[in-house]
Amino acid sequence: MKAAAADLGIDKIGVASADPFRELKQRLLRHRELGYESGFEEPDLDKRTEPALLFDDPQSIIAIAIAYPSKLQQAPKSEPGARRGILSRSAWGEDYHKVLRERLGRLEDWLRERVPDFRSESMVDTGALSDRAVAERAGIGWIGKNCAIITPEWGSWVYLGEMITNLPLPPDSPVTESCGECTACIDACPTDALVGPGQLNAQRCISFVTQTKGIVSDELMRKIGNRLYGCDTCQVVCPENRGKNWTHQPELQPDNEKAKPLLVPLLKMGNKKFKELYGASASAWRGRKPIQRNAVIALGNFKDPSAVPSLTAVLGDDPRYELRATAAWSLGRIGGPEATKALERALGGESDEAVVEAIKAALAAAGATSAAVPADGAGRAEREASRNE
Ligand code: B12
Ligand code: SF4
Ligand code: SF4
Repeated sequence: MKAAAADLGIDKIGVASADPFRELKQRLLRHRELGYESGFEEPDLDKRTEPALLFDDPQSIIAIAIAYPSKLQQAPKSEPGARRGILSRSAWGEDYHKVLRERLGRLEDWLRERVPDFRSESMVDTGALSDRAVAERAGIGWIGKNCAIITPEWGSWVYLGEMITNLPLPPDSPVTESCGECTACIDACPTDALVGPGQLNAQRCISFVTQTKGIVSDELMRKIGNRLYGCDTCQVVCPENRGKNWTHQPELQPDNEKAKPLLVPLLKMGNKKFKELYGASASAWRGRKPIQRNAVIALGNFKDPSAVPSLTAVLGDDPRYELRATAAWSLGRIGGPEATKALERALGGESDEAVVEAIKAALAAAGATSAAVPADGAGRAEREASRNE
């Protein structure tokens, strides 16, 4: 099986025992008590940690990893008047759920041909098990201080999936490498979401925040920078990822214009256009609203006055109050007479309380920013953007 993996399109494969994940259960309980969950996790901690609750008489779990690219070739530049956002690498190319399920399917077929009574249950991301805990037990990689599974071969630029089986395969040993004294990811995290080594407060993680649908706090909007979906900062700075960029999985290769799109056209994108552009990407699962809201935030963070008319249109016309409130914030961040005029005009016609509040706060901020030097924040956002590339 291991020798065949590469031909099946699998970059790393390992075997874990199907014993309960007892230590993980305690860890997940504590995680919940501290309020660090994102809400995207499977809520039933027994199911998360006892493979026998998911599969009749499990004998082993086969874990797989697929490597993905970390660099755009000839990335388009984000320029004044033509500002761009960035999708995290996990949303480049085709949806990894689909790609890994297809690879697991190939592996199932391969095993079924050889073991007639073979049974299995495959999962990628949305299954009950912790993909990282399974991968760690199966010797795929170690758990970095940034929480990611880091493989000695591919770094952390890997997606994970697994298959519970009725095959009594010999388990692999966990890898012995570790982060050592390094703390680069903890130091670089923009929101201090990494509260300890391998411990994340997901509520503060920008990756999570970009996937929410509501109004974001001022502090976190500033930290989002130009990220439209996900966040890669704690992996980009990781020395284990240095020079690692994987271009051999055809489905996972990025399209520059989708990975780093112009922001203004995103604001007017209808559902049809969204499906056409992002329907096949892992970023589509929350719909178009979070990406459009984040595009509005990014334009505010760039402080580019040329975005004022487009943001004014969102503030005046968008039926979604979250978008209108966010547009108010961005206009306040850009500041200047034109933005102030747009905010004042909108205040008279707005009936939603949350938006009215946002406009008032934005007017106060616009007063403050028009006196300040706007290029300052734009410079910061630019630097963030180029680090994210
Ligand atoms: C919910 C979720 C999120 C949430 C919360 C993330 C989190 N760290 O908890 C949010 C939305 C923030 C998120 C973000 C991301 N995610 Co996510 N996410 C998940 C999901 C669905 C569940 C994770 C979970 O249960 N978290 C709760 C924590 C407590 O459990 P855990 O992370 O699974 O495992 C931890 C414990 O086992 C603990 N642990 C166990 N033993 C030990 C021992 C010691 C000593 C220590 C210290 C810790 C420790 O450390 C593990 C790592 O954090 C998984 C898929 C799945 N079904 O597992 C994908 C998954 C973890 N995500 C993935 C990815 C790619 C990402 C992003 C990189 C996407 C992006 N670019 O924006 C970021 C990375 C953020 C980060 N630094 O973790 C990949 C990770 C691949 C890899 N190489 O590790 C997964 C596995 C999806 C997949 N199938 O490929 N994600
Ligand atoms: S994904 Fe971003 S916000 Fe989340 S822990 Fe990593 S660096 Fe911090
Ligand atoms: S940046 Fe350093 S501490 Fe963080 S995961 Fe990478 S090696 Fe570990």
